[in-house]
Amino acid sequence: KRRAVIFDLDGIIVDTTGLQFRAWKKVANDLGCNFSEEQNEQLKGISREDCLKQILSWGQLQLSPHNFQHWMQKKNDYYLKYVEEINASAILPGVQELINSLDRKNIPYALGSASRNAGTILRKLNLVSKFSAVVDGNDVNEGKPDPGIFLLAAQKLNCSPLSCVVFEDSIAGIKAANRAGMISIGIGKREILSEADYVFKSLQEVTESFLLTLPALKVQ
Ligand code: G16
Ligand code: MG
Repeated sequence: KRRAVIFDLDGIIVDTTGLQFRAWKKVANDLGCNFSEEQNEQLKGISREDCLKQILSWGQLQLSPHNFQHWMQKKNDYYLKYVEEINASAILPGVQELINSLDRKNIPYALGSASRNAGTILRKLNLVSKFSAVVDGNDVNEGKPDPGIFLLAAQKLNCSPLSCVVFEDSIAGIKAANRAGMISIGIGKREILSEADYVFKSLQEVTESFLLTLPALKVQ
């Protein structure tokens, strides 16, 4: 039976959530509004467009379509400036160990990210060749919590969604994995990721023996 793991990018593979937050904070400040770190949990995993819509609704602001595009671009300019500095040292703790054990067990893994910058970031981390498939925000019309990103990753892996396990740090991403019929593993706080099938504080806590007991990854 084909089985596979799907990793989210921002907040799972690489420490970029703080950079996403900073870039949106700058846009919000430029627009004369603001949002909290708590509200930022809602922005994790959702598309760039949906982030801006959410920030505008928090600030009770409206933009013309032209200005909307302008601020989307501005956010990405800020973000790419921060991302320029990134290298393999931004890979989160536990990632390397986990992919090494998947390699040893011959379990393929894919990237399922909402980010349209996923390719750029993976290249900076020298991780592109590790993934059997990469699906990102350029491949789909709908972002998370829509299950499309993960379903397309399963399809590319030639694997049934029921035999896929997803690692996610965001509320939207956990919902997307659940809607795809996959096992969802949240990395972060249990209170925030309460809809996940399992929650761990960090990928470092996810052991090979735990993974292999999951029905989705069991060899039958
Ligand atoms: C990431 C972040 C989101 C971000 C989205 C789009 O998704 O978690 O906060 O809004 O990508 O990013 P970009 O503006 O770079 O296209 P993921 O799924 O990798 O966590
Ligand atoms: Mg994420």
